[in-house]
Amino acid sequence: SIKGFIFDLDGVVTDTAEYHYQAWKRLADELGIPFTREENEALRGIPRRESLLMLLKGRTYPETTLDELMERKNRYYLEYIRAISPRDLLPGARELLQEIRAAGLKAALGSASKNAREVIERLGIADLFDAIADGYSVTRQKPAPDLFLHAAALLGLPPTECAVVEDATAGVEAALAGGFTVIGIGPHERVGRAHLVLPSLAGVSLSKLLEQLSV
Ligand code: B16
Ligand code: MG
Repeated sequence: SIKGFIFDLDGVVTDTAEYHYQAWKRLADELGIPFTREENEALRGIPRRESLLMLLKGRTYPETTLDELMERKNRYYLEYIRAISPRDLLPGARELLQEIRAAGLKAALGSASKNAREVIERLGIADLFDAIADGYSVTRQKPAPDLFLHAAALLGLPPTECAVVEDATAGVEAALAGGFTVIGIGPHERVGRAHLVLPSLAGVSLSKLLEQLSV
């Protein structure tokens, strides 16, 4: 049975994708590279370095320049996320986390972002997590299962007793590879391989969720 939940951050708990887009767009404009919202969609759950390489579309730069570009993008991103407040929580996220806590179950964060701690603090939900796995936790990123396995280990639970909540294809694949139960948030085209697919966490109660997962 499920004793713990691992939540992805961007796209599940809050929508930082828009801020990532603004920051990448500003960098792309400075480099004279076209970058659209659709292209940004493909960067969901993709770590910073891989995102930059996708944005550069085959253009090559020395390693030191790549580092500078990543730092610059992150400076812009940090500037934009200063505006994040509890109002930016996606509907249902806080309620579900509170229910998990009240039921004596565990919750961890499993985000590819190096800024995950800062974001959950700004959202005012840091104290609802028992463990945090973020962009600093493991070397191999999603779709490798490492980040979620690390989160489960921090919770002291085997993957078979954890459900992962994810909005990105790479994240769903990572959770499946790790042997987790997977709840996909969003369209079937993106998260259809999850065991349970929901449009969002709005109105999702813990009891209903556990009931749906056991079938
Ligand atoms: P950072 P998640 C991911 O967060 C984002 O979806 C992705 O767009 C971003 O590039 C990645 O984190 C790394 O973020 O640059 O802040 O380290 O969906 O895994 O919570
Ligand atoms: Mg995500």
